[in-house]
Amino acid sequence: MRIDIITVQPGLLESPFSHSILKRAQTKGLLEVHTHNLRDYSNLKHKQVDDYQFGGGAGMVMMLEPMVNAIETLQSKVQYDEVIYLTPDGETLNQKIANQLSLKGNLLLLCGHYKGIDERIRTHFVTKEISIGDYVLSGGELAAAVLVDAIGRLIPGVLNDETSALLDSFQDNLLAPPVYTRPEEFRGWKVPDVLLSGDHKKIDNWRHDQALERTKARRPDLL
Ligand code: 6GU
Repeated sequence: MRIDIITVQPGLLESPFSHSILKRAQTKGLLEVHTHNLRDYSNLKHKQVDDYQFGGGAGMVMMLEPMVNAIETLQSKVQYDEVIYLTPDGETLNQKIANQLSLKGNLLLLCGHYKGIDERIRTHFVTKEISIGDYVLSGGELAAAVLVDAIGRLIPGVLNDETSALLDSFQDNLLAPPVYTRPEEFRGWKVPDVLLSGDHKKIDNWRHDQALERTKARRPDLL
């Protein structure tokens, strides 16, 4: 999968993809992430990318031309399955959306700033609008990083033990069960006996019960 990200803050996106699973995904050649500085696509003085909004009101709006220039330049080289605008008024990201996007070939992400992007970009280029939750961030970059992480780890072959993504919270609309590692006992706090029993059928049943109980208690809306 190839993911291109258009941003006015490329520095914000340098570190998130250089660690752990996303780093491995790139090393393995399963994921490519390219960031593009919107200012490089501005033909205006001082590489301007934002302007006052028509109709008045506080806050700047990201201009049409630099964004269209950037999108069309990239589209001339890459065929994108989706052009995704990260915005608080988009569809709220969940595991189902992440699963669907992890099966795509090429994605183009647009990060907004200020009051947002000129509506005509959304009308004519954007195919999907995603929010990462009901709160406002100062820009789309951190949301883009969250989205790339959620998608990247699901790309087939990225995780070492492929079943581990299948047992994540949300994959079956249940939260994940509790997990334990060594030592078996610490300050008198014991690991549940069933996990040490070696009886895999019993362990699976216990995990499923725990997942169900946890979901009922914490996220009944998922059931
Ligand atoms: Cl995608 N962008 C911004 N600016 N704020 C957000 C968001 C996105 N998702 C939740 N809050």
